[in-house]
Amino acid sequence: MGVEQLLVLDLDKIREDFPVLKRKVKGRRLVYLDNAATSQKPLPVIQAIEEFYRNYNANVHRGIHTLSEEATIAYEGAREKIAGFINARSSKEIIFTRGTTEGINLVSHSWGGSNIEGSDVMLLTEMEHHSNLVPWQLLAREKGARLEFVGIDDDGHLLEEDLEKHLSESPKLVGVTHVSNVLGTINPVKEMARRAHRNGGVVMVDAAQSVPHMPVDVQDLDCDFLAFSGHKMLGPTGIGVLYAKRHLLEEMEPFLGGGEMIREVHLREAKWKELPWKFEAGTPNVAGVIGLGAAVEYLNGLEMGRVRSHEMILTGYALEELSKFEEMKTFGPEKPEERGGVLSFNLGDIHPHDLATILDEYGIAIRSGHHCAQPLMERLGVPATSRASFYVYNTEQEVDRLVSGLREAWKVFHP
Ligand code: C6P
Repeated sequence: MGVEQLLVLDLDKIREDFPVLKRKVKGRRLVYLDNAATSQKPLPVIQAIEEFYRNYNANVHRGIHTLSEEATIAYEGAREKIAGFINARSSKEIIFTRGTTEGINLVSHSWGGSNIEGSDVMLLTEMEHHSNLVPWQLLAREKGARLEFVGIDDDGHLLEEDLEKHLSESPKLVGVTHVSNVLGTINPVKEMARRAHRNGGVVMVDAAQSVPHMPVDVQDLDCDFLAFSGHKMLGPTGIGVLYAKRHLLEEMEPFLGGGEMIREVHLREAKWKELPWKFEAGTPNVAGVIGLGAAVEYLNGLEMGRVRSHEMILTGYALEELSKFEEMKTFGPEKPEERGGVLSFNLGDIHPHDLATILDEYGIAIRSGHHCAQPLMERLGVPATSRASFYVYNTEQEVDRLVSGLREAWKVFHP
C-alpha cells in the first residue's frame, strides 16, 4: 500500500466495516470496482436499518404513538444531517426522492411544466447520463422547446466555444452532470452556474457521481437544483435527494399528489403542506432515509476531503498502471485532479462484456456497456467501454489485481 494512501484513509479499519468485502467470488477474494453503479454498505448503515425495523418501525408524521414519534424524529433528523452534508441553507430545501432519476424528473415536471415554453432553449451536455437527458427530451417535445448541447474535446472536457455560443442564447435551463459516470470529468458547475444566471437561466446539477465522492457545497456552487442517490454513497437503494433553492420550491407545483403532502382536502380542491413535505406524497421510504442518514454520518467520520484525496491517488495509480498496456485506450482527462474515481477503458479489440466476464472469473467486478450514456458512446465512437470505479474501501492492491486480470484476459484473446 502506498504511503500516501495510509495518510489519507485507514483502509484496514474501513474494510472491516464492509461485510461483503470478505466474500469470495469464484474462489477468490472479491475486488469490487463497480462503485459508480452502486456502492457497498458498511455495518452502521445495515444496523441503522435493522434497528428501525426491529425496534421502532412505524409510519411518520401521522401517529401520535411512541413508535411513530421515534420514527419521525429519526426521519427528520436524517434530513437535517443531509442538509448539513451539502451545506443547504435549510432542511426545507431537501426533498426525499427514490434517486437521482426521480429528482430530475420532479424538476422537469414541476419546474419545467410551468416555466418552459415553445420558444425556450434548454442547454445540456454531450456527456449526460440518460437521467439528465430523457426527462428534458420529454419536456422539449411536450412544449416544443429546443435542446442544445455542449460538446466535448478528445480529453473529455466541455468545449468552451460551445458553452459560450449556447449561453448567449439565454437558455432557461442548464443541465449538467457534476462528474461524468463514464469519463470521470469534473465539470466546472460553479462557473457554469454563474454564467447561466447572468443570462437568466436556472441550473440543474446531476450530482450522482459527485456528492458520494467529494465535498459538495450547494451554496458555494450556487446551483438551483441538485440531485443525488443514496445507494451510490454507502446508503440503501430506493432513496435519493433533490436539493432545490427554497424560493423555487415555493413557486413550483407538487410533483405527485396524495396523502402526506396536503394540508386540507375538499372534493374539488386541496391545499399543500409547507416545504419540504409538499413534494413527498405517500408513505415515504422511512428505512431508506434512516439508512442514508447513517451513511452520511459514516462519510462525515471519514471526512469528504480525505475521500476525494484517496480516490484521486487511486485513480492516478490506476491510470499509470493501465497506460503500461500497449493496446489500452483510456477515456477522460489525463490528470487525476481533473477527474473523479471513474475510469473507462477499452483493451485492444476485446469487447467490454467479454472483458468483464473474464475478470469476474478472477473475482473482480467491473461494469461494461454504455453506462446509460449512449450519446456519449456515439461521440467517443465506441459501442461500449469497460469501467472500473473506486470508493473508500478500494486499495492499490486491488488495482494490481485488476491489472493482472487484464493481462490474463489479453492472453485469452491473443494466445
Ligand atoms: N449511474 C452507472 O453505473 P439512479 O439510477 O437514479 O440512482 O442514478 C442515475 C444516474 C444519474 N446520473 C449519473 C451521472 C449516474 O451515474 C447515474 C447512475 C449508474 O453509471 C447506473 S446507469
